[in-house]
Amino acid sequence: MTAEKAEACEPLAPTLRVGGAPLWQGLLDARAQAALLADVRAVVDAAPLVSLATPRGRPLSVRMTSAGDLGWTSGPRGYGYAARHPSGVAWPPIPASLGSLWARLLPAARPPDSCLVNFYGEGARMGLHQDRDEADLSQPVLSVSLGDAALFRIGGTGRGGPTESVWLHSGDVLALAGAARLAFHGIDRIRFGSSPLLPGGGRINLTLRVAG
Ligand code: MD3
Ligand code: FE
Repeated sequence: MTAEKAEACEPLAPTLRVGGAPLWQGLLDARAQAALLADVRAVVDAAPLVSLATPRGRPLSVRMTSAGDLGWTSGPRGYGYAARHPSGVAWPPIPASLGSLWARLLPAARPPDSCLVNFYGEGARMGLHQDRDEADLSQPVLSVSLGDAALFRIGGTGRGGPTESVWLHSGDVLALAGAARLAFHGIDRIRFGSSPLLPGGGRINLTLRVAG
């Protein structure tokens, strides 16, 4: 069998498991990271990053936008997935490279219809939460990290249980499926300026989801 054929049909072994979730550290090399960053910039040009509110109405320190049929929004009428950016424009398409990555790592899953773009500036964090607003919670989530390192924390399906932490670096990819899909998780802090990928510093996390 050729190397390409092997790559197409052999599952790629994760480098680590965190909270039961497979983590592929450094899966995207510097070239792939730069190419993906260009794709993200195109998404952000079409649908600018916005500051959204938490479910309890407090502002998030992370700024967000989305790509795909559905994106995450919040407004006076609550929060959730919607077909348009707060400005009224439709979300831009999910970058093709991310669709391919999903198909390669999660061949049994439905195709993603949403890609959330999270931007962490200096001091930004994300408190422990569950992601359960997607229509089909049996479908996985795929997370791609770009830029500065982040301290990721994941626990169990109940709040207050034991948690595990790992630093996520630029080019790392994490798949949340099975029990980990409903795990509490968050970002405690980022090491601002630790990566040369974003000239001004900061971190981007992309999460591919089946939202609808
Ligand atoms: C575990 N993002 O967008 S990525 C989120 O780095 C989110 O921006 C964090 O939590 C970030 O909701 C963490 C890892 C991640 C993403 C989605 C998950 C872990 C998850 C969904 C379910 C369980
Ligand atoms: Fe989350």
